[in-house]
Amino acid sequence: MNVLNEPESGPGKLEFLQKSHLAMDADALLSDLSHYYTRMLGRRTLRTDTPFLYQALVHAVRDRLMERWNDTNIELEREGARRACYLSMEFLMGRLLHNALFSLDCVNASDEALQALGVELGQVEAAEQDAGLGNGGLGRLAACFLDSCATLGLPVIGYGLRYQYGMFRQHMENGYQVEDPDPWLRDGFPWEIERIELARTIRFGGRTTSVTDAEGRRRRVWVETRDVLAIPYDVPIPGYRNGVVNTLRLWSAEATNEFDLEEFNAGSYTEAVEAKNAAENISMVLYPNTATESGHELRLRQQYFLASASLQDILADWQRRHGPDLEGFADKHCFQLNDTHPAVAVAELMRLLMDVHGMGWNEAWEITRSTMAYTNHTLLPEALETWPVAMFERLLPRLLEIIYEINARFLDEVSIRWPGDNARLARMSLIDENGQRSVRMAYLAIVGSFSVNGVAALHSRLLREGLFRDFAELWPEKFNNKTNGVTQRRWLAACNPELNAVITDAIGEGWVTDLEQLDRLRQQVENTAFRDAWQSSRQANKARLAALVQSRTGVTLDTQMLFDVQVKRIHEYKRQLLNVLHAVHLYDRIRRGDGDDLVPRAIIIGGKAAPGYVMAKAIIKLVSDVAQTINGDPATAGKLRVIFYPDYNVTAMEAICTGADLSEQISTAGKEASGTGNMKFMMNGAVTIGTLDGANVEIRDAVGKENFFLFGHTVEEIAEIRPAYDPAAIIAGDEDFRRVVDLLQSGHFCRHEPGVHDAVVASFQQPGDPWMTAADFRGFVDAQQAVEAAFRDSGRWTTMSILNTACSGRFSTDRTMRDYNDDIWRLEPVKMA
Ligand code: 26Q
Repeated sequence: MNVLNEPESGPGKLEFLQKSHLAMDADALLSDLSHYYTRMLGRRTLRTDTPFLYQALVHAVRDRLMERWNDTNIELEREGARRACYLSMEFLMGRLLHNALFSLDCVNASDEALQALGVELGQVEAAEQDAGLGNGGLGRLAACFLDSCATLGLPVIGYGLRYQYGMFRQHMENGYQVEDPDPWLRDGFPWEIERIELARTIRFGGRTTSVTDAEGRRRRVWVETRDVLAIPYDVPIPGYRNGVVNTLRLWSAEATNEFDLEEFNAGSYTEAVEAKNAAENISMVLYPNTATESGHELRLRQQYFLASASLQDILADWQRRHGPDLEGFADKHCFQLNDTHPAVAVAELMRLLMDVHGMGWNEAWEITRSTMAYTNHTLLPEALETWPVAMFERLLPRLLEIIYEINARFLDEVSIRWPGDNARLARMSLIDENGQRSVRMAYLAIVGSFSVNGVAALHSRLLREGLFRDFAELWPEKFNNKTNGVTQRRWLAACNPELNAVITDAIGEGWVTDLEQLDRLRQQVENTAFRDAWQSSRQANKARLAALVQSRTGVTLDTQMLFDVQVKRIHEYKRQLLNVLHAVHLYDRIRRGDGDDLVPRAIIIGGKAAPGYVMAKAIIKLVSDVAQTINGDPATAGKLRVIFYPDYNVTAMEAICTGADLSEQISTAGKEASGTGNMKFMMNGAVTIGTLDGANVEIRDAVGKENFFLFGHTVEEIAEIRPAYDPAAIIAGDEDFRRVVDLLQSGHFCRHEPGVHDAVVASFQQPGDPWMTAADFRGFVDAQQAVEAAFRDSGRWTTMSILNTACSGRFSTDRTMRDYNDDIWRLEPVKMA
C-alpha cells in the first residue's frame, strides 16, 4: 500500500469549507436521514430490526458535527494553540448517538423526524452498540475527560487504540460467567473517519548499532526492524452546545505490505500471511485488567504502538506547521499519561528527538521532562507495571538503551543527594534487579515527567507516603492531586430526563455546564412540591430499572423495596464478598423468623471478572447461587431479592445509576484509588454506604456525615490490626457472622455442586486475607441497619437523596479538567460560535 504523509494545508484548502451550517430542524434531519437510508445504504423499506435507520441518522448528525469539527480545527490551527494529548490504552465511550444529539441540541428535532416515520428515537438509539474500548474506571474516566474538555473548549486530543474487539461481553451459564467476544465493528462504526494520509510506521525487533553521520557524529541507529503501519481513525468529540468538536484519534495496526514480495517470491506465501497477521494482531483485542494477564508481549507491543504513533503524529504535525526546527515545541505540548500503560512514551520521545530529529541528550531530555505528566490510578503494589528486560531488549532494543541511560543519569542524581545510600539506589532504580530483571514503568513515568498525580485526595497522600515515598522526598513539587469526576451531561442530564426536569424547574439549566449550581437545590429541601416531584421521579426511575432487571434476569422487583446496588469490576479489594455476606445474613434472619421488620430490599450486584482471575469468577458464581437460592425460597417473598446483573456496561449504568437508592462503595480502606461510580450514584440522588476510601472521603465531606453511611476500619486501623488479624476469632465472637458462615459451609447455596464455594468461603477466614473482609462485617451489618432506619422514614430519605445530588457539584469532570488545566496543562480555551 502506498501511504501519503502529505500535509493538509496548501492552496485551495479554505475553498472546501462550508459557509453556512446545515439546518437542524426535524424536516432537514428527516430529509438527510432518508437520503442516507435510500441512497447511501440502498434500503427502501423502513425496518427497525436492522441497524440501517440508526446508521442513516448517524450520518445525518455526523454531517452537522463535521462542520463544527472543521471549524474547530481551523480555529486551533489559526491560533497556534497549545495542546494537550491524553494518551490512554482505554476510552470507554459507550454509545455516541444520544450524546451527539444532546450536545448539538437536536434531540427533540430527531425525535420529531422519527415520529414522522412512526419510530421512537429510543428504539433507534438502542441499535447502537457500546464502544467498549476499556475495562472500567480508568477507561470511562478518559471518556468523561474528553466530554468535559470539549465542553470547556480545551484543545485536548485523545490518543488510543482502535481495538477490533472491545471489552468482552458476559453471559451467565448456571451461575458462571461466560465470555463472548465483542465484535463491535462488525456493522461498521459510522462515527469514525479513516485518515490514511496520516499513517505512521512503527518499528519492532531488530538491533542497534553505531554509525557516523554526514556531519561526522557518531550516532545510534536501530536496524533490521519488523515494521507495522499505524492507521489513525478519528472520532468527533462534541462539546455541549458550544460549537467545539475535539478529536479522539484511535490507531489501527496494518501490515506494511499486503504481501512481503521477497518472501512471496521465495515461495514463503504462508509466512508472508503470518507476518501480516502478526502485525494486525497488535490492535486486535483489549486486554482485561488483571495481574495474571500481565507480562504478555503483545500488550507491550500495543503500548509502544500507541506511544510511538501518537508522538510521531504530533511531531509531524508540528513540522508541517513550523518546519524542521523543534524550538518552541515544548511550549505548545503536554502529554498526559493515563497510568503507566503508555509510559514507554518517555523513552520514545527521547528516541524520536535524538535519532530522528538529531537532537542531543540534554536538549531532548529538557523537552521530554517538560511535556510529560503521569496520572497514577492504583495503590495495589502488585498492580504496578513491570516488563522483563529480556522482552524489552528483544522487542524494543533502542528503547531499552535509552531507559538504561535515563536510569544511569537519574541514579547519579540520587547518589549526589544521598551519598552512599545503596539501599535507596536499588529501591529507586528503573530496573528491578530482584529475580528476573525488569523495567519499572511507574518509575520511568515519574522520572520522565514534571507532574505526578493521584486521583483522589486520600490516594494522592498515600502515594506520597507509601508507594512513591522516595520520589516524593526527592521531588516534592512534582506530586499533586486531581480528584476524579464524571460528566454530568451523560451521567445526569441525559441519562436521567426525569430528575433533569425536576432540577431544571427548580434552579434553571445552568448546572449542565456548571455543576456547583446544584447547591441551590438545598434551598428546596423543605419545599413540599419539590420533594413530591423528586420522589415521583425517583419512583419512575426505579420502575425503569425494575423493568430492565426483569428483562435481563426474569426476576420481578417491587419498586417499594430499597434498591441496594453494587456495580463495578469484580475484584477482591472491592469486596463484593462483604455484600454477599450481608445478603446471607438478611436471609438467615428471615429464616430464623427475625425478618418481619426488615426493610424490603433488592440487592443488585453486577460486573465483569477478568477471564483469568479465578477468585473473581468464583465470587460471581457465589453471588449467582446465593441469588438463586434466596429468590427461590418462599420465605423471602416481599422481603429480599438478590440479583446478579449480567453484562454490566456503560449503557447499563445509565439506567442503573438513576434507579438506585443505596450506593455500595465498600472497598478495603486504602485500596480503591478513587472510584467514579460512587459519583454517578450520588449525582442521581442515591445515598452511599461506604468505607473511608478513595473519593468516598470527599463525597462524605461534601454531603455531610449525617447523609452518608460510614463503616469500616480506616487505612491506619487496617495497618494496625493486620499483623495480629484473626478472622476466625471475629467470626466465633459474632453470633450473626457464625450463622452466615455455617449456612455458607452447609452447602445450602450449592446443593447440586458440593464444594463450589469452598475457596471463596475460605478466603475471608484466613489470617492472611489481604482484604480483611471479616474485620468489617459487623460494622457493615450495623451500618445497613442504620440504612434501614433512614429508609423507613421516607421523608428523611428524600432529604438525604436531595442533599446528595445538591452536594455533588465538585464531582464534575468539568472541575477535574479545570484543575488539570490550571496546574498541569495551562491551555487557553478556544471560543467558537
Ligand atoms: C495492566 C496490565 C496488563 C493488562 C491490563 C492492565 C490494566 C488495564 C486496566 C490494568 C489496570 C487497568 C484499569 C485500572 C482502573 O480502572 N483503575 C481505576 O481507575 C479509576 C479512575 O481513576 C479509579 O476511580 C479506580 O479507583 C481505579 O481502580
